[in-house]
Amino acid sequence: MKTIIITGVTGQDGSLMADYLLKDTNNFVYGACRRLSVPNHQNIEHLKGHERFKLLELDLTDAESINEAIRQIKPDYFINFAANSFVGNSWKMPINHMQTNCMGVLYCLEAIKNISPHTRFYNAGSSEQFGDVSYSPQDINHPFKPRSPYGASKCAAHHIVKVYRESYGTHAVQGILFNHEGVRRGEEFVTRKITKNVARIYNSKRSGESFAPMELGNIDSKRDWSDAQDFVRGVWMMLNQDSPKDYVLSANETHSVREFVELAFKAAFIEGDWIGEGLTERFVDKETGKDLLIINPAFYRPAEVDLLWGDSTPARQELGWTPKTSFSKLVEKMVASDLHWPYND
Ligand code: F7E
Repeated sequence: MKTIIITGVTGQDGSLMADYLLKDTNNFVYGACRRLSVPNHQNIEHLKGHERFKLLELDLTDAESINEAIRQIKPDYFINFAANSFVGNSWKMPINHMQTNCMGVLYCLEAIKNISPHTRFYNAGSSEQFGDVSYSPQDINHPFKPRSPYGASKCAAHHIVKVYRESYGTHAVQGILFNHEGVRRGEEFVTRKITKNVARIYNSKRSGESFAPMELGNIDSKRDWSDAQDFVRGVWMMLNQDSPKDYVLSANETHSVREFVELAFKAAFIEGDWIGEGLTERFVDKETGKDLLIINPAFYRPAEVDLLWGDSTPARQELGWTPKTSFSKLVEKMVASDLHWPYND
């Protein structure tokens, strides 16, 4: 039986990874999360009572809780998906981002080195590390030029993972994952914010009620979006290499927020036109002439990453990883889920 600790198990990636690993009867998963006074467990509700799943209380900012978990379990794998992951919030809480996303990683690495050196460690890296990009598409050799406290925290973590790998032989990798989404995505991220709003507007239109438009910030930024389910498979492949090496995971395509908006409304059979420009630009319902979307400068960031576009060729060639879900299918799947419509992949 392989023992695996997954931190951030209540989040999108952590819960998907738990689902994926529990399909193999040789895996026992310890799902680690922080104690909250009002628990946020909807993504793992279905795992409670599973004979090979156990919840573990652990906080990345508390080194002793990490030491204790590693001392008790001495896991074969430690997959760190816990993070402060909302880039937009990182300007408001930069210290917390650095403590969780960087110091937390260092606590994990120290605990593994001192207590359980056989443990394989994965840390969630991010395309935000590339930031103000120098060339496209971005591959594993692209320089780190972060534009946010979040991006800087992930770069710092990346370097410390490499240092432990090279200094102590720790089997540690930090995959650089481009944006990955799905029906469990948090509602503050732009994709889920869009699909939730599309569902709300669809339902209001259907019942003949008036509706407020959705409000977004920079709709011209471009991202390389994939399905998070495809990525947890890639992460597991990264962890099971004979010797540790970092990889990029991406769809190798880039799309604007604007394109995501158009496709999401289209998936709910709502057609719109873009009218105006800059802060007064709007997406207007062709049928009723009402605003479906307006721009709100409050959702702009102090510094933006304008374009992310990944190159995951090495992961595809060397690990044999291939993503299954296309961009358009991902949008359709998320809209269908928020509308409670059946959807077959
Ligand atoms: O923003 C623009 C925003 O918050 C995407 C995290 O998982 O991926 C994610 O980071 C784009 C940005 O994701 C709104 O300015 C416009 O250009 O969905 P997001 P992100 O910042 O790319 C990376 C790889 C991670 O590692 C992160 O943890 O959309 N945008 N209007 C907006 N974004 C939000 N959230 N809300 C808006 O209203």
